[in-house]
Amino acid sequence: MVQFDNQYRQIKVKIVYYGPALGGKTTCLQHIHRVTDPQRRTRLYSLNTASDRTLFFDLLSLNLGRIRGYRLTIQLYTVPGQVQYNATRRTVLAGADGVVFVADSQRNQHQANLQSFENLKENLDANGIDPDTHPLVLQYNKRDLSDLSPVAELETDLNGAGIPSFSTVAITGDGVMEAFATITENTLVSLADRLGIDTTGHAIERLKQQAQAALEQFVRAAPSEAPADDVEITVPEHQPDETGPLPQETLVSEAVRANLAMTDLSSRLEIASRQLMRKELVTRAIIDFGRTIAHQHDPADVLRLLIKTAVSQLGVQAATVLIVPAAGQLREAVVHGVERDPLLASSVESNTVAGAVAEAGEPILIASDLEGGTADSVQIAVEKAGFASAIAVPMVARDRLMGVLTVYGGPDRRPLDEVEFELASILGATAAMGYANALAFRQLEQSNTGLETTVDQRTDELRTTLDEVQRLNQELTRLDTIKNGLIARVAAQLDEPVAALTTAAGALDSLRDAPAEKTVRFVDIIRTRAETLSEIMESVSQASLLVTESQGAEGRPTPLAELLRRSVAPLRDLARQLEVEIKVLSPGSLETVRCDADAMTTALRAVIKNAVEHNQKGGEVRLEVRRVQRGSLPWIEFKIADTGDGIPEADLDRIFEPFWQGSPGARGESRGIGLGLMIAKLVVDRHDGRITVAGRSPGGTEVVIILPQ
Ligand SMILES: Nc1nc2c(ncn2[C@@H]2O[C@H](COP(=O)(O)OP(=O)(O)OP(=O)(O)O)[C@@H](O)[C@H]2O)c(=O)[nH]1
Ligand SMILES: [Mg+2]
Repeated sequence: MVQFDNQYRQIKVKIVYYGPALGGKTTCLQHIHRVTDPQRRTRLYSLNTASDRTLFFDLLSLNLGRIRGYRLTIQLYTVPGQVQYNATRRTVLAGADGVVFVADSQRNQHQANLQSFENLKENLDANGIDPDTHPLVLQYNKRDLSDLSPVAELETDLNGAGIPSFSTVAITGDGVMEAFATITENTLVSLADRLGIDTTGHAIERLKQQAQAALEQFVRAAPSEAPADDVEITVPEHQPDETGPLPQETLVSEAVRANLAMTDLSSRLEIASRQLMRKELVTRAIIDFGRTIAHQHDPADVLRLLIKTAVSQLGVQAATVLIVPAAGQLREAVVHGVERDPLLASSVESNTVAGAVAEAGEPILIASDLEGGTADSVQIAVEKAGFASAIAVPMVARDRLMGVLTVYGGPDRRPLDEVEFELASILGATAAMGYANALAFRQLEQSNTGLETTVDQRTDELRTTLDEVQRLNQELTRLDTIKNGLIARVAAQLDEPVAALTTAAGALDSLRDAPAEKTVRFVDIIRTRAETLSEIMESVSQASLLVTESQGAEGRPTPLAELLRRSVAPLRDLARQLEVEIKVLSPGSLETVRCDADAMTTALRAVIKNAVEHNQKGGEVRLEVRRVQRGSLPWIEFKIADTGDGIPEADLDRIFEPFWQGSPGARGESRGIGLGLMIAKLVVDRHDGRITVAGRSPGGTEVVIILPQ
């Protein structure tokens, strides 16, 4: 009778191997035990006599996966074949969900087979089981021996009802697993009703397929050498005589029942202790993981470590971590063993499957088990990607969804189970905390650096402001020096013309009645000194304007001829006086120059005047204008060359300083106040131009001004 064990969430299905003595029942169980995955079965418990004959039964429990959330365990029993142990057989047969009848094919066992088969029917009947509808499979065993009954004869003897039958050799395992698969399928199908599973033809077919798949999973490719972990319990030979009166038979039944219970308990203990051992490993893995995670400050490292631990601890083929960015959808952060996360690649309604899992907020276990009925979107996504089982864990820290960890088991792997589910859930939760902490740490670090940057910026700004203040201070000092120099120079320069004017005016006064020719000389003095005064005043006002104005010059197209005329014309008298010739050479093709006309006139005039004054009698000042190319840009060049004594090398650097006058001019005295070249430089600078001065060979000075066009 199928047993539901709610505490352990387990369904136990009982299949009994029945048949004549020495027919090979125990050998069949030994074969099944040998070829199944040790992770999915208990040891084989045998209660024998000293001569290896089954005294009570053999027991082997197999774990076939899950069905409706219950672990499906199949318990395989054998009965003792010896005639005298009928009470034991009946007790072991009680509650059987399926039976494999192992007949001995040897011709001399003909009668024993018939007797045992008859005995099976009686004992089923005695246990309230209908022999005609009860799942049953026949094995014609020992087909490797000689002197056998033909299969057809055995079929006639035993198989009137068309029961599935198999020719087997239990010692090699031939046909044993096929017979076992068939009884498992048929038993499950007969149980489907009681389990509340759909019993339509299609559903039954699917259930059979799933049972086959489950069996395939736990049957290993290569059988192990010897069933090293069998438990053999040998019972002393002096057995109770079962042929005695009824009370004795009852006693035997009780003894068998006690043995059954004990063995069952023992197999349960085995399962429990195995689970405990795994749990211990899991706990250790979790502690190690937690300890490592606590030291991670980089969120990406936390996720990488999570994947690494999940893959190695769970032995899965693939694993992914999806994360939730500050604003937005889940996205892949780390992917192992797959190109894309299957849950992110599939969608359900308007969401991704991963999104739906995250929203549900609970870890889920998808394992290909016997259930299979639910067309769950997660299961579909997992299977579509070629995996058989998966665990998806929403990673939540401080009530905030951080991401989703999913691990995927391939079809070759035993489906992920509850212990692994627990491990994955704890890994996910631990990593979520670690990830949240690392994120917080990074944020703190970033805001720290942000603060440092702001402080640096402010310091820089302050430094710039201080530099600016310092620069302005220097500029003020420079202007102050110029101003003081200017005042001193102007006062000195004014002395002579003012004195001359005063003298001339006094003389004129005393010559009030003198003839006009006599007064002419004084009027001339008054006029020239007044001109000098106005010249001084003009250069002072220009210099002060240029020194204090800081913006650049506004360049406008200026007719070149006019610019040159205005620059040179006022100097013609002076040149004539000093017997210096001014020559102007400009290409006819050059009509306009882009400049501030007034400022440039002043600059050119200052330079030419300088060249005239520092010339010699009969000398020449040559002004040449031409276009030049600097890089790809057009410039205009003014070259003013004189034939004076030239400027000493040491003075070349100083000539643009205010009040620099160099050696006295041709007249042996200075006419200006030494602002001309400084003004010229200021003007050229405002035009973003360049002014250079160089000595000429054999003598004289050459000033070159270039302006960008
Ligand atoms: N040649 C051959 N020997 C077999 C085969 N199956 C079982 N045997 C042998 O037959 C003997 C009895 O096998 P068991 O498996 O102990 O038989 P059993 O049905 O469990 O017997 P009881 O426990 O006494 O009911 C052993 O020596 C087996 O090695 C087979 O297919 N071929
Ligand atoms: Mg046996």
